[in-house]
Amino acid sequence: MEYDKNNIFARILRKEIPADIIYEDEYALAFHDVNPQAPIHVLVIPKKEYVSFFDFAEKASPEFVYGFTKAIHHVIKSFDLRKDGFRILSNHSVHGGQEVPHFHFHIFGGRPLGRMLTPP
Ligand code: DGP
Repeated sequence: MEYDKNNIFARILRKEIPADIIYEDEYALAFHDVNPQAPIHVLVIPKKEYVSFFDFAEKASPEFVYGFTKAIHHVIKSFDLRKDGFRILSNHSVHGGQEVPHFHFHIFGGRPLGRMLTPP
């Protein structure tokens, strides 16, 4: 899939659209999800054009993978989620239910999150 430079997260990265930003460094931008599914629901997106995790894993340099991972770690620490726990999730394409075609991790926390998936 071609990267769409006008997807909503690309526009947030360019600061064309506002977001409730939590953390930013050279690798990542983290902000609150507009439609939170848990008391803490944060999105962490890379500052590069990757469509999904698959694309990121194929193309990102080791330095970028490390920097991006550290940014996620920083966000988790900033919400003090280590003790009570959290969930990290990334959707890919149709079966994954991906809506925004810019790779992102969801970080959920702040309550027991239940089963990983709703049984069919
Ligand atoms: P996914 O299905 O993994 O692509 O989820 C995309 C998430 O992005 C979804 O939880 C809602 C969130 N979202 C969509 N548009 C916006 C936006 O403009 N601002 C913010 N903060 N979140 C958005």
